[in-house]
Amino acid sequence: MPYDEVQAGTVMPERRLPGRDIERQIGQRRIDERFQNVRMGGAVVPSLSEAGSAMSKNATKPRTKVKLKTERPRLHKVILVNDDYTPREFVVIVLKGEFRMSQEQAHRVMITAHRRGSCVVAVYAKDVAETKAARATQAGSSQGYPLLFTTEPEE
Ligand code: TYC
Repeated sequence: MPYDEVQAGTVMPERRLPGRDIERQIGQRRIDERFQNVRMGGAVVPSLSEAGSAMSKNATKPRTKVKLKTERPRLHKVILVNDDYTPREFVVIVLKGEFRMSQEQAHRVMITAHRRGSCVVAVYAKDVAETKAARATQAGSSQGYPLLFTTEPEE
């Protein structure tokens, strides 16, 4: 078989090996078969099926990470409100009993409310603050006093 009739891919006996250009052609055919790439203007680009699967992979991949954050519940202030009728000593007793304050702490809070109109007693979780405010207010009403404790969320 003359060299110019050799089919690409044909295994030739040693002595009848085709020229270098034929070898190059066969080599290129094997590469093309293996990778099934599309040749465009000399550049090798992935086949359309490869491009499609790569695209769908990228399109379904989330680009942002979702970080779950747990926010702590806001604390609520218990506020003592001044009035003109509740005896000072009684206010101090209620503050010590309901808010576990010392004599000195309770007296300071009572005097601050008396002078300024109100004073923050303490901060708690919402339900605890509301329960304590209600119990302390009830302690005053049970004795006929208008003593008032309110609550409000902290900033
Ligand atoms: N102002 C009251 C008085 O002079 C005492 C008082 C202090 C009452 C604070 C309430 O939140 C209060 N007897």
